[in-house]
Amino acid sequence: LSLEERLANYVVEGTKDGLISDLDLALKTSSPLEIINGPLMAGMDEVGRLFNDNQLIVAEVLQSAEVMKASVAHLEPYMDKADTTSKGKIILATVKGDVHDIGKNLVEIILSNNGYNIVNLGIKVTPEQLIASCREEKPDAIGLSGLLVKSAQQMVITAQDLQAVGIDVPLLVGGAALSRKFTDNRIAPAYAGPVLYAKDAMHGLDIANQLSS
Ligand code: B1M
Repeated sequence: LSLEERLANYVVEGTKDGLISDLDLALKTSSPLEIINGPLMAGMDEVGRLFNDNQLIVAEVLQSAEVMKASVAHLEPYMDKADTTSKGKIILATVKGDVHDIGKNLVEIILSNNGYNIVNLGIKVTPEQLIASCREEKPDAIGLSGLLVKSAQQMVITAQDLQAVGIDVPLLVGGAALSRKFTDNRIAPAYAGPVLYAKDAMHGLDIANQLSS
């Protein structure tokens, strides 16, 4: 198998045997984000497909998630880091009812490596928890992540609840269940401040940089 195929396979098979040495090999020719967005994401997509086809069970998908997390943790120190003073504070959360956090945690790594102060509230974050954190932290923006179809709807509810208590800092939204269209047509009308859709973590950084400039 080629190196790319082996990297995707670690994720699909949920195994870490040989993973670190292959990641180090890949780092000789590719950047950490190229490795994540390329073979590792391809592996995750295959896991999603097999799971959808009932060829994998949740426990196996969890093993795959562990491989992805271990890979990101290994690659993190090699990512570009901006040497800047804080560009602003951003609260990140996976919305209520959703446990998927690999994408959100990647967003955290990329934003914090690029000068943002991140408050990561974790998964299954209710609007009430988010509101309490906003009152305490006074963020410059809020980032919501969600991968389930129902999470897109939960983002609308969350936006409404934030608006109801007068919070209007920019809302950055992302995750596989979302689209720009859904964001513009459904989430933005429910919120007083700007609502911006990011298709991936780097796009999220671009948006944050536009907001802070
Ligand atoms: Co779940 N899961 N899962 N799962 N899982 C999906 C999402 C699914 C599409 C798989 C499938 O059926 N094909 C499907 C959703 C169906 C739907 O609603 N449309 C699904 C399902 C059904 C479920 C359960 C309901 C299964 C069950 O229990 N029967 C259950 C739900 C539990 C819950 O949330 N209440 C469940 C559970 C799990 C695991 C726990 C086993 C595990 C998650 C582990 C973890 O996250 N700690 C898991 C996994 C791993 C997946 C897949 C295979 C991979 C997700 C992932 O980590 N991708 C996924 C299928 C898939 O996506 N191909 C699937 C890699 C990650 C880097 O990408 O998170 O998309 P992603 O992030 C991207 C962008 O979306 C974006 O940037 C990242 C890239 O740079 N982004 C943002 C994300 N958030 C952002 C925020 C931003 C900006 C950009 O700004 C704030």
